[in-house]
Order: sequence, then C-alpha cells, then structure tokens
Amino acid sequence: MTDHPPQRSFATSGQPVDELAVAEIKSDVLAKLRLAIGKEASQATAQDWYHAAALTLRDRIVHRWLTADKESYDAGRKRVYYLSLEFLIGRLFTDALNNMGLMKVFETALGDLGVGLTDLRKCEPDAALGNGGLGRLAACFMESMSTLQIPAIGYGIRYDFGLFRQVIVDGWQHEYPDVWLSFGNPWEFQRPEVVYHVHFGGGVEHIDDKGRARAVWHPGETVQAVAYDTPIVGWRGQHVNALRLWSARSPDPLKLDVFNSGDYLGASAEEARAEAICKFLYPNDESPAGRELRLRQEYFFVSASLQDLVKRHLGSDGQLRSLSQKAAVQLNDTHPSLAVAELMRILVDLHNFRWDEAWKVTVATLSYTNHTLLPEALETWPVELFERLLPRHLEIIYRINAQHLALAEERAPGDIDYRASVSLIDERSGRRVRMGQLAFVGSHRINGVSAMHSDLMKETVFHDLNHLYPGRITNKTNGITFRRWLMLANPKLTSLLQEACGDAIVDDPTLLPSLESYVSDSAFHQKFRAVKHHNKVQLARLIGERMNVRLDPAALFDVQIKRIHEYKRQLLNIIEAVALYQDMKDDPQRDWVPRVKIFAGKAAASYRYAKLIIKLINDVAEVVNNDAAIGGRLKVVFLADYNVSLAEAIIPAADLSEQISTAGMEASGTGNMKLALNGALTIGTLDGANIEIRDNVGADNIAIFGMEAMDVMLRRKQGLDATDLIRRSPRLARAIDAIAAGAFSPGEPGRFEPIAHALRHLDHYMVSADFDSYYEAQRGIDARWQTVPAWTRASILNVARMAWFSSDRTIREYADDIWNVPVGPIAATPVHAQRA
Ligand code: NBG
Repeated sequence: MTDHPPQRSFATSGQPVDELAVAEIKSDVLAKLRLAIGKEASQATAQDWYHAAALTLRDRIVHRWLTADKESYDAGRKRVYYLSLEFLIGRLFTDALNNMGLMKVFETALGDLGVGLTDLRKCEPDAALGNGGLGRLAACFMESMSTLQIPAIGYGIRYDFGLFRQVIVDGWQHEYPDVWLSFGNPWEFQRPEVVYHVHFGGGVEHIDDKGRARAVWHPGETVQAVAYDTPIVGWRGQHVNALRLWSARSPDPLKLDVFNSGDYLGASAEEARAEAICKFLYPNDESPAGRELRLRQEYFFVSASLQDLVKRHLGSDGQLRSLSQKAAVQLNDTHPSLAVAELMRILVDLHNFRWDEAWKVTVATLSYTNHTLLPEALETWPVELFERLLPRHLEIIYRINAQHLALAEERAPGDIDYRASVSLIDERSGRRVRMGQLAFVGSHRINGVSAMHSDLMKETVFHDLNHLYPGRITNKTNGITFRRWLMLANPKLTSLLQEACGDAIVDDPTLLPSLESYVSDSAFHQKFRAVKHHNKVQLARLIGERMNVRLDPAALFDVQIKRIHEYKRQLLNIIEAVALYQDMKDDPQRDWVPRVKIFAGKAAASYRYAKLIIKLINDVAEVVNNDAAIGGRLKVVFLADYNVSLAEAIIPAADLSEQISTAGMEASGTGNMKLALNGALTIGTLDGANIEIRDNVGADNIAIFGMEAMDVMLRRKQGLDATDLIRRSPRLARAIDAIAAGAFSPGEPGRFEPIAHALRHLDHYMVSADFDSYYEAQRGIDARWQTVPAWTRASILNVARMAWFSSDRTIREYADDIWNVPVGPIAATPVHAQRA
C-alpha cells in the first residue's frame, strides 16, 4: 500500500490532531498487525492493514460498550429489543471512526504508516444482510438508538451469504453468492457460551398437572443458535449497543459411527440441515422447500431472541410479570410475528402463567411495524406446514384466535364477513395462518412508516382490525441517520453546512433551517454548486472506471436507485428516456438539457419481469449512448450490484431524485430522504413519505405528478384497458411501438413484447396512465435546470428543510409513544416537526 499517497478526503478539517493520540494509534495498529494478524508491516496486504486498524478501533469501542451495558443494567433501564430478519448495515469502519470522533487521528496515523484511509475503507465488504428499505431502516435505527442512549439489542440472523451479488452480463442480471465473511469479520464477537436450543416438529402431549391442564411439546428436531455480537456505536461514542446475530448449528455435528462406516456426507447431514437456516438471506420461495426454510428461519431467530431476553429479564428481575416494564420488543414487519405465539408458549407452558395473564404481558411487551400494503408481502403460512413444524404454536394461535373471534362476535354479532376478515386463519384457498393479523392482535401498538401509509393501513388491510382494536394503529414516519447519509457520504457538503450553520449542525439537525438565510446569497450558491460538481466528478470517474461510459459532470444527473419492482416504476423512467430520445432525434437543434439517467438496483432472483426491465434499461442504454445524432445529450447507465456503499457514492452526486411509485404502493421510502438531504430535487408521486417531503420542502421545491392513491384504486376497480389512453398520447404510443418492434433489441425483436402488452392493456401499475403527466413534469425540471439560480435555490432549500427526516426524530417518537423508554441526554433539544 505504500505506493499510494494517503488520501485525505473525510470531513475532518478544522480538528486539531492530538500528536500523542496519533502515536498511540500507530503503535497499536502495528501491534495488532504483529499479534492479531501475525505479519510485519512490510508483508502486510491492504486487507491486513484494514483488519489491524479495525481491531484497534474496536478495542476503543469495547470499553465504552461494557461500561454502557453495566450502567444501564445497574440503573434497571428498560431495554428495546429490535427483532428483524434484515439489517442492511453496509460498511462499519468509517461509521464507527466518525462516531467515535477518531477519523482525523486514524487518518493521520495511518497516513504516517503509508496507508490511505479511503483505500483501507474499500477492503471492508458491505454487510448486506437485508434486501432494501426495511433492512436499511433497521440499520439506521440501530445507530440512532445508540446515539440517543437507549439500551437496545438488535436481533437477527448471521447469514453466511447476504443479498446476492448482481452481475450484469449482456444486459441481463445474474446472481452470485455474496461471500462477505471470507476474510473474517473484525467487528463481531462470537459468544460460544451463549447458545440456545430451538426445536421443531414432533408432537404435543396434554397432561393433567395437579389438576391443571398442561401442554408438553415433544419436539422432533433441535437446532442450536449461537450468538455473534457486533457493537453499534452512537454519535460522539457515548453509548454502544449490540447487534446480536444468531448462527445455526447442529447439536450433533458429526455422526461418528456413520462417518467411520464410510458415509462421509451422511455423517454430517444433520449439520447441513441445521446450517441451512443461516446460509442465505432469502431462500428462494418458489419451491415448497424454500418456503419451509423461510419459516424455519423465522422461528429460529424468534425463539433464540426471546429465550435470550427472557433469561436477561429473569437475571435482573427474577420473575416475568414485569416483563413489559423492562422490555419493549419491536417486530420489524411480519417476519418475527411468531414472537406472539412463542412468548405465550414461554409464559404459559414453561413458566406456568395463567392464559389471560400471559396474554396481558405479551400484548404489553410487543409492538409491530408494518412496511407494506402489498398483499403478496403480507405473509401467510399453510396450516399444514405449521402443524408439521410448530405444532404447539399452531394450538396457541388457535386459542388466541378463539378469544379474538369471540370479541369480534361481540362487536358485530352475526357478521360472518367481519369475522372472516379479522380471523388469524385465512380460509379462502386452503387454510393459512395470517402473520400480519397475528402480529396485530398480539401487539399494543401497530405502526405504519409514513402518514399516508398509516392512514391507508386503517382504510385497507387493517380496516376491520382497527375497528376491533381502536387506537392501536399509530404512525412513525421513517428517518435516516444523518451521520452516514450526510457526514460520511458527503463530507464536502457537511463542511459547507458547518461553515454556514455552525459546527453544532453535526449534533443537531434542527439547526439546518438557518441555511435558508443563504438562499439568495450568490457567493454561497457558488460554493454549494462547487460541492455538487465535485461529487459529480467523483461519480463520473467511478462510472467511467466500471462501465467505460464517459459522462459530462455538467449534465443533469437523474437518479433512480432502489429495488427493481413494477410498482417502483423504473419502466416509467426508461420509457420517458425512450420518448425523450425520439424527441431529440426529431429536433436535434433544440437546446435539450443534457441528462444522465442513472439506474441501480437488484431484482429478486425469481422475479422474471423485473429482470426483463433491467434488460430493457441496458438495451436502451446501448442504443442511446452510441447514437451520435443526439450529441451525447442523453446517457443511460445501469450500475451493477447496488449496495449501501454504492448508494453512498451516488446520492451526493444526484441532481434529481426519482420517487415515482404508483401512488398508494410505496409505504414510505427512505432513499427519497437521503437524496433530498443531499440537495437533489425530487420528481415524485403523492406516495409514501414523498408527501411529507413536499410538506417540509414546500411544493415549489419538488415536482409532483401523476394519479393519486384514490384515483389508482378507482381505475383499478374499473379494470380499464390502456388502449384508449395510449391512442390519445402519440408520444407514449411511439415509445411503446419502438420497444415492441425491437428498436432496442434488433437481434430479438419480440423480447419486450410482454412489457408492451402490459402497458397497452391492464396497465396495473399505471405506467401508461401516468406517462404524460410524468413527461410534462420532466420538461418542467429541464426548464428549471436551465435557470441556474432557481435550481440552486431549490436545492439549498431541500437540504435546509430535511431536519425532520433524521432517524433520531423517528426513534424519539418510537421511544415516547410505543416503547415508553427515556432517551439519553445527547442532543436534548427536541427536533421540531416542520410539517405544514
Ligand atoms: C419497505 C417499503 C419502503 C419503506 C421500507 C422501510 C419492505 C417490505 N417495505 O417504502 O417498501 O421505506 O420498507 O419502512 O421492504
């Protein structure tokens, strides 16, 4: 590494460097290199340096961690347990450095050793233990809980392979395993002594225990859950919480007699079956085996986590009646819903609680966050599978359902439809357990993730449950941690904000509005634009290196980065690109605004249509990027393998943020917040948190287009064909015709026929229906871009008015309204909502 000059690129300017501290870090890193890695500096690879530096930093975090843990136990503080099958953490090194206030010291120390921090950072693999928004939200929340000094544990699964690595070959997505642990993981502590048994299968015996009926589960299979802890350090390093991830193994890893008989594979079959549970983030659920594995994952992590927290509670309180006073368990989506039945089982079967008493404790302890209204994402499981895998839990669910349906009968006597709608068992096509309903009934609070989403929950999926349990649904609009998404991702903007609003801005985002006093200051405009330009040059360089496409940093960088899904409508965006391209060819002399359309995102491996959309984007790129007739004024790029680190590179460089989901379908969005905070203007529908972004930044500083949620519902009900609509829009018709005729797939003209067909007929996602409105909004964006001061002004106002979207604000709301836990002394001033 010594041939690379150290790069100094993080927001550390202005901090004086403590020479003593630098010397200490240098000597500690060298000691780690020798003692923990077993190498001399002269032999060390970049990976070795990274590990030595990470371990040096970890030592410093551990001291705070142990202290914080002891203090919170001694004080008898209530603890939050965040149960999530996904934590999309990304890299931790610079995050932890920044929060510990050690960025400058490490940068200097490593620089003296001839090692650049930026290079080192790249040695850390992204921890991609999540799919998208839900998993990333869990990661932001973990950081905010530490920052706000809320004692908390995040519980999840330590997947051997995270979200697949996406490779684009000839425009098509291919999936490869993500081997993130191949070099070891310096952040985690294995806890071999923290092991729980998790059972599956078998049968249930009902016995008479001194006149009291008792259920005894005789399981057929047992798996061990082993804990791995990762410290999550909060801002200013005051508090550290643990992310505890479970790994699965067999209690009987090798059958020696079988091995000795020569059957080597058979000898470790049980081990393989157990380990399958933590092998992949998301087993393909197209096959019954994949679906069963998913349910096994859910129960595995719920059971281990509840055993762990019950043991903690008993350790400090000696009994479980007070559980809800010391523990708040948040269920992140329906994946941990089994916690309702499992906690009941623990209380009733193992701790002799009376049913009613156990139910009170359960409901008071649990709460549930819903992240989507899409029916396919609201999990249900066949009763038959439950019976086989979790027979006792099924009995418990039936009993919960019986009391719940009795209440329904009381509220609406004789109303069979009402009962069917609230029941925990869906009887419509085979009998299935509804996990959303289970989580709802077993929780004292159910929250949506944006104002509109929470309202829609009340009106749609949980309409009847809301009627039965009024007051339980509450809204907690998502947020993002500004430490990662502003300070780390965009050090130049951070420095400028410190200059303009004062250094305290890094502690307190409520100071952001003071930026508004610069909104007409042309000298400030210039600096602000210089920051964006710098970030765009960096991104253009990255894209040039990866994809061999040359981009002009002066062009408008138009960004859509998120999972590829029909409702997110990457299709609308790429069709607009086609129409724009055709218009440019018609009239090449016009002063078209140079635009770069940047896409990134993964499609679920089994989602063929989404993969076809990726192919279409790449095929359009191939034609448009190589057509000299448009003079390079439109470029389309699809960046492969989107992950947290790539997001950190793209977001600071974005001018325009595409948040164009079909209204009513995006629960909240968080990318929309990250992009606006970094000065991108949003073009979006009235969906999810876009609405609250508009309320905060002002309608003049965002481009809203398209149908509203109610119109969408209405149009869907009418089942209208889009043919008429397309006839009235020659521009749309021409774009679809070109795609259908193979203009972008000359080697296989029929390739995109399924897309053309969907657009022309049912148009379920309203791509055709919203096209004209979107196209107009885009031309409005062009016009605004051409008036530089107006654009800059809107961009500054976006930054200035995003304070409310800090995940610290969100976590304060959870703490007050759901968990009933105090927040620590950091940033004690409440963040004011600026909602109009
Ligand atoms: C996603 C929603 C997003 C939302 C995140 C975080 C799921 C199931 N839902 O709109 O689609 O921002 O959750 O709440 O991943």
